[in-house]
Amino acid sequence: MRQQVANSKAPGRVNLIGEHTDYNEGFTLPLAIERYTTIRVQRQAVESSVSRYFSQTLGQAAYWSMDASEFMAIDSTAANRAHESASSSKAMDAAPAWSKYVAGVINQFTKLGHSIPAIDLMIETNVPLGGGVSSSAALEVAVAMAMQKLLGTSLDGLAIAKLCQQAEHEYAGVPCGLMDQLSSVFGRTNELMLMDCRTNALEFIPASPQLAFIVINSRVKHNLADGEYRLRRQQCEEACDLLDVRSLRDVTESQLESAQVKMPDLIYRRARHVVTENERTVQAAKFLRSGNWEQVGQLMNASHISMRDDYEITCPEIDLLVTIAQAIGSDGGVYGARMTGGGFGGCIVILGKASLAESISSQVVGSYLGATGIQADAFSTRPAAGAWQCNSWQ
Ligand code: GAF
Repeated sequence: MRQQVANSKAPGRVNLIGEHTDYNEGFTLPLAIERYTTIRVQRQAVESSVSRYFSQTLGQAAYWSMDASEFMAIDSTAANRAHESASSSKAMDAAPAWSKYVAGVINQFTKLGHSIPAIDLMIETNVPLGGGVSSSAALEVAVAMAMQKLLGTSLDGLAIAKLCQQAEHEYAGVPCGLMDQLSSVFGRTNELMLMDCRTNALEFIPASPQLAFIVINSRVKHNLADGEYRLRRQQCEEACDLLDVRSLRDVTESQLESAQVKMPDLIYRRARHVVTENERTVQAAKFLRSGNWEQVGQLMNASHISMRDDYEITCPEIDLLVTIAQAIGSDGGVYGARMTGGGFGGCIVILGKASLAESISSQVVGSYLGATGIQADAFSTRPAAGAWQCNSWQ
């Protein structure tokens, strides 16, 4: 029987180490988090050519004209009427940011040749939005999983992740790598994922129950679409041209040093971040496997310095949070801390002792509030399960 309703859940992720390495075919070490986006998608009962998307979390709606393949400009007095005509080519620009990810994912199914019915799609999430913990990938993957169920398709996890990445490239204008979508699809309870972003192979590494992954949101929002992310990608490509390699994955530290004379300083530093970050990530995975958490923490601290000084993707609030967290030290339960995600604000991740997680969070939040007046959000997570289709909305 034709599926009328489908529900799904997909997690955000936090990246322990390995930042801006995915689009350089390098290594990353993320975990899915215990924060999820939930989707309910339903075929409309009455024949229609307008799909309706609702974010319960934000209290916003968007209307998609299937005839015009664009969002409809709905004036507030007509907000409840779903059959407005698609009136403005500016509607796409005016549509809420989240709705573009929804439309982007659904459009990928159209491109695969599936006929899409008019739907009502509802979203609820507790993933911090725009905070560097992949709220966008959680949304994309949750939409894809629900649509897969509704349409009866059987794409495998990698195909789902790639479809979502493509949606983000085309509809949000962010030329992201695949880490976030892979994390949201393939996350496993109590395990981190060492990702080889050349082959997309995942190695699962158990996280000791003695560890907590503490996420602190600076409440300073980044916007990856603002050009800085794209710029970093271009700078990496420029480095590859100068080094005559396919990707920075193929470069060792000593090769990079020898080539320094022929590279502009900025490009050299960008490449140095990626090359050293790959090495740190592989080492961190090794130390995590052997239970050397202090060493993992030191690599995280070094990663932050590299993001701050070489890749230049941190900001003063984030640097402050990291300094506060690191100052607590291992006696206070902190092994290491760094910014996580695309950068320019968002969250830090602290690798800490599970038994001291609450005290760590409250110390960092308190000191940050005292210094900046900003009330940061904090939560502690264990590695969580990846996306799934579920029977009910809650
Ligand atoms: C964002 C991107 F979406 C990822 O692909 C990755 O590049 C990350 O920034 C930085 O590591 O989350």
